[in-house]
Amino acid sequence: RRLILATRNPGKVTELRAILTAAGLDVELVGADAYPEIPDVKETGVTFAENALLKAHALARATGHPAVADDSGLCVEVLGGAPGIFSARWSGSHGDDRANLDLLLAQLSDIDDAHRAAHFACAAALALPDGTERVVEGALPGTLRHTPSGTGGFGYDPILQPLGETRTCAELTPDEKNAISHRGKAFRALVPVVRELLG
Ligand code: ITT
Ligand code: NA
Repeated sequence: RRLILATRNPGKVTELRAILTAAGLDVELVGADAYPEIPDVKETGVTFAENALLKAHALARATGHPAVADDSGLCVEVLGGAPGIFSARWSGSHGDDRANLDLLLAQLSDIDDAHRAAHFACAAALALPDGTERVVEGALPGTLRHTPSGTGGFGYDPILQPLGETRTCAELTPDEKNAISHRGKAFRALVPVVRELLG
């Protein structure tokens, strides 16, 4: 059986393959890049869950296979939850991780350590070609550094230090990050649902 990973973000694909493989799902994981002819869906939702469902449904409908999607982002307390669902295009240039991170750090330059709380959020959606859908969420709370540190992961990982950690997400090993991350929590919660619905 084939399960489509409805994302074109290479950082997510790497993590999802590791998380879903470690969970022992007996499926062939196929990235959206295997279907270049299928256009990206417009992320018109106002929540992570809505956008994750939009992406999962688009791939499930177009491929005829079950699909999982991830919508995720960084929510900064002092910014009222921004960038949130706009995390991938915060600088105006979609997927430019470095520009997005640099802009956010500049916006927070006057904020002291006591007020730099933030969390990563992830909605993990499953959609079947017949329209059946499920969505679950996960979060990773932490604080934001003033300067980036580390080369692992992707996106805002070099500035998010998880609660109880002395390292940033980009300084954790992939296994360490997946064990505590928003994405790891959401997709591990989705695994029993995938098992149930894919029979
Ligand atoms: P797809 O829609 O194709 O999945 P995308 O990159 O556009 O790819 P999102 O709209 O969900 O996906 O944007 C997620 C952004 O949030 C991503 O670009 C990162 O900047 C940030 N992000 C999400 N998870 C992250 C993580 O684990 N570590 C660091 N940054 C993360
Ligand atoms: Na999004």
